[in-house]
Amino acid sequence: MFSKVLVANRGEIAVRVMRALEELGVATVAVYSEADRDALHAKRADEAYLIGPAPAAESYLVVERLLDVAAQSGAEAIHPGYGFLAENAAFARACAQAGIVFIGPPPEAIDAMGSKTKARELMAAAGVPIVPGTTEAVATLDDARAIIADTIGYPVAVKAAGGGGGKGFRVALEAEELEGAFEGAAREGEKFFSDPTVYLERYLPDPRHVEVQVLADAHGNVIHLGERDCSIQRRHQKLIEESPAPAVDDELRAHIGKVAVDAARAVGYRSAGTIEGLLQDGDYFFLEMNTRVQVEHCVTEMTTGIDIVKEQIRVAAGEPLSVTQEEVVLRGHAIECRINAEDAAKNFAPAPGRIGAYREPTGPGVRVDSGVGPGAEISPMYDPMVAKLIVWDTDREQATRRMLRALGEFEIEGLKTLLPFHRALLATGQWARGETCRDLIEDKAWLKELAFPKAEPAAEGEDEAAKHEQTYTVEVSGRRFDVRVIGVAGATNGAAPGAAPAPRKPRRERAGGGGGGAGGNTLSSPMQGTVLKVAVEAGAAVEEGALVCVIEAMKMENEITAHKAGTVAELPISVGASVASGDTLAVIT
Ligand code: MV4
Repeated sequence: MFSKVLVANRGEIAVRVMRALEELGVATVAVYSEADRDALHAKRADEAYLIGPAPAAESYLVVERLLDVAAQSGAEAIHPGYGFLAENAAFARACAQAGIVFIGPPPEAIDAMGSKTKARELMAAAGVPIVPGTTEAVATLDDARAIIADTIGYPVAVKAAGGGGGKGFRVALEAEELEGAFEGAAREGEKFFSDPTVYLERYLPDPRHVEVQVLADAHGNVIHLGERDCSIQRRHQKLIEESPAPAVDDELRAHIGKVAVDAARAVGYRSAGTIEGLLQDGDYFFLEMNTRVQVEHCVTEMTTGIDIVKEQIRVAAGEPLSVTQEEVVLRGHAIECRINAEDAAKNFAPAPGRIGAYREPTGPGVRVDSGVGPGAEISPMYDPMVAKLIVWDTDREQATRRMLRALGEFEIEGLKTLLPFHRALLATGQWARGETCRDLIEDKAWLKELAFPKAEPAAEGEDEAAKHEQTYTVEVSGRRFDVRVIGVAGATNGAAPGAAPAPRKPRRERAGGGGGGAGGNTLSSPMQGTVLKVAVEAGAAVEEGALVCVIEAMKMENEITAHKAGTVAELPISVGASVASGDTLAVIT
């Protein structure tokens, strides 16, 4: 086993990896950017090193700097977590060259799975079922037309060869839509992966996203740990994951488990990895392989009792897997909710900011993986995930109840999070029936019901009393009540110091977050970024919730919608302009 390992990541996954290292008796080295000086991952490590300014391109992505810190600290291995350099074959090779173990798969396996066309070709050759379509790049729109006419038919999915995770993914339901889909996928491929080549797949109308966790060591052992259902996604960002998948029985599990093991073997895999696939009417199709530990690995840890990160580290140190396939036993049901700093009622717009009061849920069957605490800053520079809430119970229904209980206990003040979204979604019949909830997540009216109460500034003179509203807890004949006192300041200021009980927020609002919402006519940018599109003109009438502009931040396109109905009185933005967080995008009167 290693004696010291550098964790080349931040946030919850850096903390998660350090926990595994500590349990293995390995010393931990953190790296942090200037924005992360107070971050939990930096504080918790045995040693921590500043690696550069806040932008990831100047810190968490600087290979030379990371290798320097590894050398300086004497770390023998680097764990990349997920994101950043986790699936960068050049980084894996640079580590090897510097004599440092990369805790992940061989670079050849990263390369093989990085090209989606190459991966499809390899999988087809290995007998792994792929979504019907091309295994080679399709060069021109005319070629695409011919291939669709001959073999695939409509609807068709156009995907970027360098893509993955839904980036560069467009659908053409009929011939008229093909040109737009083809060009859109090529453009996104070029933008995100510097590769405009695309390929075609039959578009499956209502599949489930089902993925299989695999573990492989350097001794020829490849096993699977069952599947996860990640069908609840928004703009290809997973929101809720669970294991086992509601639509998978023992027989199907054995089948997709074998598919996943075959896929991993075909690329000479080693480490933890995930085979992503689509399940439609009992048929399972390979989609892509994630050659890293994933955000949602925790639900599998809960149902198998296997520590996936520890296995990854053991395997990288040359040890065999600690379990055989026969020893893997799935028990009960686990659900994970991603608690992002986002406003579901505003198109899931990022809502970065400073966390105020913060308290994580606990109790039986509850796990919270987070990299924050009270007062932590959720920076617009990084992923907006605040925490992952994972629960385990004996079956799906019990696990759902436990999740709702834990969501109710979670207190995050000061910023808007997906807590209300998760509470509402897990209470629906669609969730209870194990449906994919696709319509619901796109349903503007339903999402709107989750709107956070607006912090309207009280007008002069008006509503003076409301300003002095206070909540107290009182006991009447020994029974506890929350009482809201609405009145003039003097009524409460007169109390003797220390005599007033601590104000307690009503249960309903507690985890809401409040904050934000400047109110008034100004629509401010929630983030720093570049204006990609302006969807309104000055002088135009807009409905509340109408698209105003699209801002690209951290390579994500964010739709900014009107906060109220009215007339666009000012529009100080244009395509290509940079905006800072808080800048005025529009004034709507
Ligand atoms: C698809 C698809 C339908 N047909 N491919 C790709 C990335 C991942 N985020 C989901 N992806 C999809 N690929 C073909 N040929 C539909 C999706 C899809 C999806 C699938 C299952 C459950 C939820 C989904 C949400 C969006 C897109």
